[in-house]
Amino acid sequence: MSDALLITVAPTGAETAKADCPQLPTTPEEIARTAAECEAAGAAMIHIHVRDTSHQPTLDQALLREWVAAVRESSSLVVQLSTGGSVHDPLEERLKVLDAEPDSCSLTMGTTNFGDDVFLNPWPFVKDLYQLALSRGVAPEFELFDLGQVHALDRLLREYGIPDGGKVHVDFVMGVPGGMPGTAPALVAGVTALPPEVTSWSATGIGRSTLSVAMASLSMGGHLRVGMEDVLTISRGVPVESNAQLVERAVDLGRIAQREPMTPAGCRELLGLG
Ligand code: KMH
Ligand code: ZN
Repeated sequence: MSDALLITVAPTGAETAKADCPQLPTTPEEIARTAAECEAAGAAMIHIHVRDTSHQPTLDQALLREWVAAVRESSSLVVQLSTGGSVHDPLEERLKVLDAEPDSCSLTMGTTNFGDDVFLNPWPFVKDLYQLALSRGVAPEFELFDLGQVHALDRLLREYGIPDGGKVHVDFVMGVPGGMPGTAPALVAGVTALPPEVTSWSATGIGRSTLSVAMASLSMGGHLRVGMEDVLTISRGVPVESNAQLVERAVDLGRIAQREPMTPAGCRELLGLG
């Protein structure tokens, strides 16, 4: 792994209601401001879930394009669109996310229980999405919610090869009720099982696992994803004020590990984007 620390910010997600968390960025103006603040704080990539004018999650193509444009105008962050969407989004619409021409897209390697819901990622969908990303030159970030998904990634790469850019970047999403726990031993197991083609990895811990996963990742030379998609408190009972606050904390943790934040240009290189 490189010494520079990739910090990806996941500022919105699809699970939190604006009414419960007014500081959640849910409009083009708010996402543009968030992107600028998070880049200034040290983020290099943004993982985006779009909301509609009622602040509800949407995969509406016009809004996807509007949000991508807003982030590109206000920052030079690498733009990653979520193809996971919300647990209610149909698979066909999730494939069409790539029409909005992001730099990168999330690609979850298997179906996961997600609290009381099911986050559906059947194998044919995974294969279709991967081939689409390859054909469009969109860099996939493989999301791994469970150890079995690490092995599914191995199978996918064996069947379809690696992206033209020569890079394979994955992100461990830990602590989802239904997925692997957000613990150091679980991260060690996941990293140990990664296929040899993987060139970089990051990790994020949901909710109260956020700090233990971040510190475990840094101790193993990994990168970090942070943001209000994954955690809404900065410490027990204290709400997060902004996504930039979480990025700042990640930068501070990285500096303790003697890792300086990666620039967006460094992230493009890490992802094999031309
Ligand atoms: N909202 C979750 C059901 C992704 O962005 O690719 C799925 C998710 C993963 O957040
Ligand atoms: Zn997401």
